[in-house]
Amino acid sequence: MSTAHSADHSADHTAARERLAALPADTRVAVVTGASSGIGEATARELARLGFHVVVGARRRNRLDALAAEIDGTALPLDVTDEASCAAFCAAIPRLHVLVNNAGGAKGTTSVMDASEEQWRWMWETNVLGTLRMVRGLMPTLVETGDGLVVTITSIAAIEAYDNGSGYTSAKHAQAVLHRTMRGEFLGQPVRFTEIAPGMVDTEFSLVRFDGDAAKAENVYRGLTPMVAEDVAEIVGFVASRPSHVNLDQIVVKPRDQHSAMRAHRAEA
Ligand code: 8X3
Repeated sequence: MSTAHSADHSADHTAARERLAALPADTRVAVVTGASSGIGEATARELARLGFHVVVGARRRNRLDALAAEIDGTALPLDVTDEASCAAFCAAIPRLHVLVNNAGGAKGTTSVMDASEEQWRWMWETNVLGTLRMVRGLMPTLVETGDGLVVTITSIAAIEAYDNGSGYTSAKHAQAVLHRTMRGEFLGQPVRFTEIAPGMVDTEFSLVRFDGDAAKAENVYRGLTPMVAEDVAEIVGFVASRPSHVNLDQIVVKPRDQHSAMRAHRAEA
């Protein structure tokens, strides 16, 4: 399946590589994963607004094409759970200044004793191995370009453990540790590393977590004003527009009414 996937899109990859190679030499290039919605989509728009040529990667091709057309970027199919898809995507990027590891998410809320291995596998595949595949594929290009930045969107779940969230919190902790380890391993190279750990952001996140159950998803944000995708995207834009010698290591951002994963102030209905 993996081989067929990358073969199906080989024309896209060739066209993307040629288009990127033909960009003016001073155009900075960014890659955003999970760009078909939410934080990824808003980040692609924000980086385009700041002058980047943005390569948007995700599985949902229609949404990706529409976004790329809107921001004059490049759409490339990407499934971060598929090694061949990641390899084909990364091989199409000839130069790169910013990589935003945004693809990921949560599935389910269950105790450790009731954990679903299938949900755990999906969360580890998308958040952890997806990030691993993309950084391994793109770090050589980021270094070679001479001024790189890796932004990884983790979560407050990368900092806290909470009841019934172990599949997600463990995956986010692992993704964050992978990212923080690279900050050390690439010390001395021309690449910066920023982890952004958001709390509640009103995106498809909760809908995916609760398998499309809109009532459950809405309940997550009941009685408070959550952040929106643009709130996080603007932070990515701020990070990406700092001078090259400034590395924002970690940014934790939550709605005013959210204290932590398990504690929030909610207005009574
Ligand atoms: C999700 C953060 O606070 O919605 O990454 O659980 S929160």
